[in-house]
Amino acid sequence: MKKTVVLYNPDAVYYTMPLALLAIGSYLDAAKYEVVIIDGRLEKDPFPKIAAALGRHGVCFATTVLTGRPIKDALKQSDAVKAAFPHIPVVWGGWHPSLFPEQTLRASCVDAVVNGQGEIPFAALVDAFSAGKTPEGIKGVSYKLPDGSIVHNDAQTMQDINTFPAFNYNLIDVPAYMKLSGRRQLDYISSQGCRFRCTFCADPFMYKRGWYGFEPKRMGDEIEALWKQYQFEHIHFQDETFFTNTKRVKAVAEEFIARKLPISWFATMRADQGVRLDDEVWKRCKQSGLEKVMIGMEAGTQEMLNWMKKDIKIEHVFDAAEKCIKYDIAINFSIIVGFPGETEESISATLDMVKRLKKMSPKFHMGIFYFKPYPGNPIADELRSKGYTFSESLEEWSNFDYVDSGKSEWISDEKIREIENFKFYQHIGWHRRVPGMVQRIARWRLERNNYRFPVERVLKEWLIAPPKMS
Ligand code: B12
Ligand code: SF4
Repeated sequence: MKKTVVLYNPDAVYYTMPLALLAIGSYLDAAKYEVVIIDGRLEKDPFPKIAAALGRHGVCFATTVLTGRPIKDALKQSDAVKAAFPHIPVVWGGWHPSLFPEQTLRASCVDAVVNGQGEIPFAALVDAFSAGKTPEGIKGVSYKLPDGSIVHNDAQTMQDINTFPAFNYNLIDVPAYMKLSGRRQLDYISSQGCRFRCTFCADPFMYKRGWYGFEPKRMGDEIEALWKQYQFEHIHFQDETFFTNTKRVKAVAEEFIARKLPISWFATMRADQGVRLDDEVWKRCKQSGLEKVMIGMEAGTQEMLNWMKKDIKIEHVFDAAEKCIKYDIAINFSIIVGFPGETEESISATLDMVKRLKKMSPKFHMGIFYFKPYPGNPIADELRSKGYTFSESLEEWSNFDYVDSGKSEWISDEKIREIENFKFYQHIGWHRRVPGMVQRIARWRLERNNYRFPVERVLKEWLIAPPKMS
């Protein structure tokens, strides 16, 4: 009789497929274990399903956890598992527990944490639990002893993801995610990690600047098989930096073209990587269905980009934008304002750059976010050394809201008002469905940085409540 491993994705916004759970679930030995993935975003009340699955020879309950709201639900379900099945170990993995293994294990409902890449440590952990052993010696795992003390095993070395099996999408209800996300879209991850060192990002901590990407032939085979099964129209690559290896990008595009896959695709691109792609590769990408890229512009002055070690030049952003216009590819730009110590002039320079980029193409979307301090990176370390206090427990972290528009510890209230107005007029100034007259007024305001008496905004917010972001 197979033993059951229950993998849980906590409630969150958006309906991206639970790729982390597919990664660790597909690596387990299917001859020994029944893997059950339960998603808090798909179930009104997930616990009865969790309990039913654990009731069938459950080995462990494991959940993936991002910082913020998902912690609340992960705690709720883990507590419920502990209460109903005290003998079943609870494992947390993913970005938040990897950054805070000690704090995570202080929660009474968590028995073990997998730090970083999960496939190998989790499989070893499941085998250990199944054999009635402890996690002693399993690299990449931190765990709690019966007396409550915490043990951190040695760190693991990141493995080449080409050595891992294909994700078994049959473990999830793919059509349900497509329906909820409103598009026949498949989420897929083709690489892990990132070689860069941006000082606001958790990736260098998590993957130690390692990067591995799937071989193009493997991707072609997998994606073609998935297309035959699900007939999706779009692939959303969830990679941190899809365009790291130019040769790979070209070969992947050629795989899609050779197989005549009728799909479009989206991926994240660094501006410098866009500049490095030669025209031949851009052409292939377009031909194979590249629809949109996401580029982290981050800030509008070279000084700020250097400070955060983004390792790009302002010109790279414009050059990558020109390439996208040439090949008719849309861009979502991601911009951060309000870094600790950033001046108001620097923020204004960023907003000016946003305006310049937005004018270049109606297919450019500008997402402006406020910096939030998040440990596991050099900016946060410096803040801590200056006395800034971070959350001390999972409960506190569960209230952390990354997006929280309209709030920043490092920007004056007046400047925030200006930024929020800027964001609003930037949006309506170019939005297709906004009447021409209102668009013209918005652009007039933007041109002059004149946001006095923002009646249009007050009216809109009165009519439509802002969306929930995290
Ligand atoms: C998809 C995604 C989302 C989805 C989450 C979908 C879901 N499952 O619930 C959505 C859109 C909701 C989302 C939201 C946000 N996200 Co997000 N997101 C991603 C993204 C692009 C892909 C995640 C993924 O599926 N990766 C593929 C899997 C295979 O990799 P992985 O998650 O790293 O998993 C491996 C290990 O971590 C580990 N592992 C993971 N979980 C588990 C569980 C167990 C039990 C074990 C043993 C191991 C394990 O093993 C896996 C295989 O090796 C990542 C970037 C990235 N490429 O990873 C950012 C990322 C995770 N997101 C991030 C951020 C900042 C956000 C937002 C704040 C963005 C925003 N400004 O709105 C919000 C807020 C999240 C919230 N509080 O709700 C950060 C980190 C956040 C953090 N510290 O928790 C990342 C790393 C991007 C970045 N570099 O900044 N996100
Ligand atoms: S922000 Fe992007 S490029 Fe920079 S370290 Fe993070 S994942 Fe890499």
